[in-house]
Amino acid sequence: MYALTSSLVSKKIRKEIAQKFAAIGFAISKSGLQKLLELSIVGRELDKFIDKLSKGYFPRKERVLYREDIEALFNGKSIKKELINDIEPKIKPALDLLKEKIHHHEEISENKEIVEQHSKIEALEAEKEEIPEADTFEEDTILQEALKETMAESGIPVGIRIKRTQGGVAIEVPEDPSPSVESTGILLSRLSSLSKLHELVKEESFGIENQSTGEVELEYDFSVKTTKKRKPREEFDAEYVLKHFDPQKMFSRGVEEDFISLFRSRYEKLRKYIVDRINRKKTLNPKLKEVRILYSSEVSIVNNSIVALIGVVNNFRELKQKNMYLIDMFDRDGVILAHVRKKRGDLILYPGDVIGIIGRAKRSSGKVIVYVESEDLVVFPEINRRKLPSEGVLKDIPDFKVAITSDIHVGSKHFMKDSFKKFIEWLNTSEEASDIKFLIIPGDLVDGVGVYPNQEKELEILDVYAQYEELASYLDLIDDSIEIIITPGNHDIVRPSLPQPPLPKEVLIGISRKVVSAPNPALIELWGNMRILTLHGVPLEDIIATAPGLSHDNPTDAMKFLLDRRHLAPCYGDKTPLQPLPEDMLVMEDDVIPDVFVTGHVHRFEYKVYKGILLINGSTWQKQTPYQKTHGIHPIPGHVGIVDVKKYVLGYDDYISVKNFGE
Ligand code: D5M
Ligand code: FE
Ligand code: ZN
Repeated sequence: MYALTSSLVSKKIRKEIAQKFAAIGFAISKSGLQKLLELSIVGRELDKFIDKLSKGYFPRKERVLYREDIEALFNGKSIKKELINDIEPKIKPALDLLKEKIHHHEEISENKEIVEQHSKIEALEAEKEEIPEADTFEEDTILQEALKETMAESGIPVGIRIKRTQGGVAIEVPEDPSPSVESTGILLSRLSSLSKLHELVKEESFGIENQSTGEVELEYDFSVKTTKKRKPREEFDAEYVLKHFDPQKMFSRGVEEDFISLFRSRYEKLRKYIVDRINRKKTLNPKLKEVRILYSSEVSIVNNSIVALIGVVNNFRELKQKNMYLIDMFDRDGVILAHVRKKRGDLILYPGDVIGIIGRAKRSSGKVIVYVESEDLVVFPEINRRKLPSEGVLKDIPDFKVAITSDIHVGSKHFMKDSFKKFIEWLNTSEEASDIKFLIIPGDLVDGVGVYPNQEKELEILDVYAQYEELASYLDLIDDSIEIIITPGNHDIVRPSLPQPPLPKEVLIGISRKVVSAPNPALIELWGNMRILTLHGVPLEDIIATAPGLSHDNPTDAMKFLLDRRHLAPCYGDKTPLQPLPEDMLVMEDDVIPDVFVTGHVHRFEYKVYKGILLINGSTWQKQTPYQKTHGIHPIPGHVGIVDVKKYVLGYDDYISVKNFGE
């Protein structure tokens, strides 16, 4: 269950509510909107509420509804004439004193402090009365329109002015912002996402100016906007489809039966590949020629001979003293206990893994016990080595490049703004980038809120919607001839359990250009031919933490691990939650095996070719965080991988290149 708070309600809905109030001549403040949602005044309740308000008497000149007004109207009380509570708490005692003094007709000019407070209060009251009309701005009409539009859209209050400064445009925020200006950062990001402002500002700087000191506190340099003059070498429409991971099928009630059917589906999908692997082993090893693949119920027929069984792992442990592994598994017909002699010492199994075992089997008190000679006789549903693209797998594909990065983490204090802007500038202007047709970003687009304890200390933007709006302001800078494909990660706003549905429209509404919002995982097929599989990659972290020989430094080894199990999240329960679904969509059947497999999350740029598949773990645009520092995790930020598809198809070695925009 989610609490309905304004930060979880989309800008569109907020705007719709504001429009309903505007229709009867009222403005609603952010705090007022928040209160409406807290009281669940939505839908028909909202219409009734508005009807009541339009028929009633409103005691103030300024028709702005604050939290207290909503509360009062809801409880059938009368609305206060003056909104004393809205004024900064530190001023309130002075206000009381002042009121008293005025009441007694005392000479207030004697007391300097009180005079000062008085003028402050006057200024505040004046701001509340001030409606953002055109005359608050300089003569520039586009700017006036842009600001009015933004203010109307986001309920940004009065008292804020925008002005031209030397070489730029500044937003003036009063020294004591009125209470509904919650964060100048939010305001700024809203304004900065306005395309009209972009056009206007062009090469000029854009910041917030502190009225009292005259200093510009936040510098947003949108100069990159003006360089959007890309000329693709060849103009053609990008052809792509998202396959296999159907968002419509990603929801379930999450009851026990859903979990049961999830593992049943995994077992059924993987069994055939294990049968293939066992048969392959039989052809390679004459000693295994006679081995039959059985269900556990059939073991008694061939008691004490060597057989192959396929099952789902329930429990796995290592018996160190005995130099062996113990597997507790089950198949369609019953329980199987396997003892595996430890030779190499690198076996790791997770509950839910579907495996085959080849060993001497016997039935003992209703259970099947199997003795397996070595780890080599534990069979995984490994993928086969694919033909290389140069061997004619890919056909009819135009000459283009795909750019791959990941983990932008907008909103984090560690987000590398300047590097990211450099990258965008390069995309838009460089000759090298002129053939890039796709930009793929598999998750952690923003840093999110509440992802881990005390995250707020690491955040520059505390509102998740404002983070997405800031993201929008960057993506909008990217030339329209590049298709941007994004998926969610564990820092994004969708549910964390896999598969994750695509980012909802309401967080992307601020993006003016086209963006393809895909689920996590996603399978992107280009020109009905080349397949790119993306996974944000939380399962990689769980594997790295548990599997012998794997580390954060080499995420592509963990990617191989997934391919060898034909599963995108074989290890669940720790950092990786799974959505119980009737079908296990995370199994990599042949139709999901890609030409390029892309992950993120680990923040380490690395690539490798494995069994004919190009594996790339994307980089990040977040500098090393204090957490990563204490855990010895060293990111490789600011990197972008560029796949030259033509070269890939033709079998050139240098089909992948890497650009570093890091600081
Ligand atoms: O994860 C980025 C990288 O940092 C990834 O390798 C996991 C690691 N990381 C970050 N925070 C944590 C916590 N709290 N526990 C364990 N590992 C962590 P990202 O998804 O970007 O936060
Ligand atoms: Fe990340
Ligand atoms: Zn992540």
